[in-house]
Parts: sequence; structure tokens; C-alpha cells
Amino acid sequence: SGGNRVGEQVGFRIIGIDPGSGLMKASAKAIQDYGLDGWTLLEGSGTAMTAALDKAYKNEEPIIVTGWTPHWMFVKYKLKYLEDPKKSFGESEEIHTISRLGLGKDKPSAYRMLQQFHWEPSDMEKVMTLISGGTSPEAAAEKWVVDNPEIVAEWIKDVPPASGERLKLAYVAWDSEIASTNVVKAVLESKLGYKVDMLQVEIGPMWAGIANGDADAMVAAWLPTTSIDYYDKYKGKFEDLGSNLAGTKLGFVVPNYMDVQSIEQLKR
Ligand code: PBE
Repeated sequence: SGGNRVGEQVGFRIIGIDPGSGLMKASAKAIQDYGLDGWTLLEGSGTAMTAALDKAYKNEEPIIVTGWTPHWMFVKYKLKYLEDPKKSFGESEEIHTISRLGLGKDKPSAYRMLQQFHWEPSDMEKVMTLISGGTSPEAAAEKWVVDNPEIVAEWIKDVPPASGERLKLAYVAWDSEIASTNVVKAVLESKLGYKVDMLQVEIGPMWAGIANGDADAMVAAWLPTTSIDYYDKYKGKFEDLGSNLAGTKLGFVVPNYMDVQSIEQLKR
């Protein structure tokens, strides 16, 4: 079958990301749902995944990666999601902003701005694309903030400035969250006078850090599915400030030059 051929081409391997991520959990579910016996889902990181994709793409070699949207890789390369008729990867989601309990009382301006933070997938992709092209995350975020004054004005509407208070944002080094966290930091610093520390951690410690108050907030909760294990585990120990972006997607991703359309075709 076609699946055997594609499977042999890629050594029956799918390039994954960090093991605690919702994407890896969904990928394992897909392998189960579609009966992909004999396939291996490789653990790694978002950075290792994009490095493998870049290398394969340059040589027009076959590769299957776990991917998500928004992501710069869809801007830089011609890629397609494999169709997922069984919906193993769930439906389109929203990304929520999550704060520690008590932030509204302690740091009301930051809390208000975080509540009002909302942008579009295309905005996030612009920042991600700049960073993937070599611009530093800080400079890419600052450029986006300067280029989008109307959107930023909505986030800081009726928010009084703070005076040099510190704020700690936790994040995981996924390219999407590097972009969003840096943009929120840039606005809190340049528009509201906060001094923001970014705390890079794994996904489990990110949620634990919010729940135990070590971090003030994060903008990386993909719901209702991708982050649900952590959301349920720490329920009652954080505040959900609502959606900051709608229209995400997860799945198995291949270059357009590969002759495969659906996860179903990967079955041996
Ligand atoms: N991601 C990016 C994360 C959420 C943000 C899709 C890689 C995940 O948990 O899978």
C-alpha cells in the first residue's frame, strides 16, 4: 500500500516534540486510533523538529513531523497537514491566558492588560517569522508592537501604568509561545512600566509555577484539548483570563512534495 511506501521512506518514524506537550499526547492517540502498528513517535523538542524538517526540505527528502498552527514553518515551507478523519487531533482550539490567584489584587494593571490581550493567528505568525529569520525575540516583539498600535491600544485600554514593578511570565520554548510571551512582555514594559522576567520551563513546571505562585502568568494554555491534563490537575489554583487567540490546529505535517494525503494511508 501507499502507507508502506511512505513508511519505508521515513523509516516508520514521526518526528515529535517535547514529551509533556499536548501535541505528543494527541500524536500518540492518532497512532492508536489509526492502527499505525510499527510506527515510532520520536521525542525531542520544537527546535529539533524544525531543524529536522529544514534539513529534509532542503534535500527534498521525505519526512513526517508533528506540527501546529500558528507556526512560521507554514510561511517558510510548502507543507500540508495529513487529513485526520477520525479527529484524533481534536478541533480548532483557543489559546488562553492563565494567571496565579491574587494577581488582580497585587498587580491590577498587568492583570487587566492580560485580560485584554487578544490577537489573530496572522499576528503571531508575523512575530514567529521574524524570529525564524534571525531577528531576536525581543526585537521581533518590539517591531510588532510598533507596527500594530491599534491592536496594542485595545490591550492597554483603561489600564493605568505601573511604576517599575516586576512581573514573572512563565513559558515553554515553543516558537509560538516565545512569540506571544515576548509581545506581552514588550507591551507590559514599554506601555505600562513593568519590569518583566521571562521564566523558560517545561510544560509541567509552567503550570505548577502558576499554581504555586512562583510565576504571575502565562499565555500558553491551548484549550479545550491540548492543555487539558494540566488545566484539570491544577483547577482551582489558577485563574483563567480567557482566550488570547482563536484558530489553532495540530496534526501530522509533511512537505507538499510527498505523495500522501491522509493519516489513514500510513497504516502498514
Ligand atoms: N504546542 C504549542 C503545545 C501548546 C503550544 C502545540 C506545541 C502543546 O502542548 O502541544
